[in-house]
Amino acid sequence: HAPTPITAELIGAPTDIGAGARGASMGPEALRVAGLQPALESHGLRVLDVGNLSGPGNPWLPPLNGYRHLPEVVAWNAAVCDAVYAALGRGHLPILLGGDHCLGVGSIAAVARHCREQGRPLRVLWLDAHADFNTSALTPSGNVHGMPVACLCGLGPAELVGIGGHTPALRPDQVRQIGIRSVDEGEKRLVHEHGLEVFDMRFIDEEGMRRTMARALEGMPANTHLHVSFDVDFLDPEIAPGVGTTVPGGPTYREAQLCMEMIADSGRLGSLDIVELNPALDVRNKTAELAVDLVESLFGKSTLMRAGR
Ligand code: Z70
Ligand code: MN
Ligand code: MN
Ligand code: MN
Repeated sequence: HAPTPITAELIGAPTDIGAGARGASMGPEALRVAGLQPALESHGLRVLDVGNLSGPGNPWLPPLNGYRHLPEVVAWNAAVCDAVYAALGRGHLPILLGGDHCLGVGSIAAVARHCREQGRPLRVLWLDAHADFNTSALTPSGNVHGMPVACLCGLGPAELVGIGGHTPALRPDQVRQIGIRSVDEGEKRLVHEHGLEVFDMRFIDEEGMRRTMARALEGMPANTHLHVSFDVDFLDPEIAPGVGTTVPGGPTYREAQLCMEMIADSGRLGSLDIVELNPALDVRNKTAELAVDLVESLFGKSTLMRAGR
């Protein structure tokens, strides 16, 4: 008989509380307008859009003790963590519609908790131009969207690091970063100290996306839960201008498609964040449409083509 279809749960988190530019708060609606739900349904998924979470507004204040808007960041992440954890408990595949990347803390803390309780290994793929491994002492900006990976690994303020109930939520060896090309000086040292596995743009240029993804996806036992945290600024700004921090030299359309297809082929995808889309900086919603196109590949858009090979 036919296998039970996957139910994806769309969870909107309309905030730019951790970002350096306003506008990522409009990300969830832009993804809906770009047709995310019907696109997923066309690949056989059931989709439940649970609407948007709510949280504090953005007071747009300067950093305090190395963090901008820390209480508000904590409030949003607590809401995200609860929603993602509840979705996983229902057996659904949560898709967080950000919002800026500070929300990766709540989302991944929830996934880590779920995996701990189920005794399942967890791997996190961090698709991003940035390493997001800053601390309050190292950050040039105070923007918490530059810190979520550090927070998940236990480096950060107790209120954020403790979300999800287990500190640290992640070990660095559970993370693979892909597409990295903008890392601050102190942040670089910290990334090395903690032994994060980084497939930066130089690696992708030298080895190609195929070998990069083969490496990033290797060594996952069959019951591994794979979480993909997709920062849209991962993509080259020529194809994806609608983000707060464009960094030249990112993956092309074809490289990004292959990246998503190889994740789909792993058969392990268990949860997803789509973050840092900034409709205020986009051109006729094309970055949102591209994100939807890539997410389709992540859920097996091309599997029929491959079945005949
Ligand atoms: C810089 C910082 C950043 C975006 C993360 C940039 C951080 N490393 N920017 N995601 N879009 O301020 O920490
Ligand atoms: Mn699960
Ligand atoms: Mn990021
Ligand atoms: Mn980024």
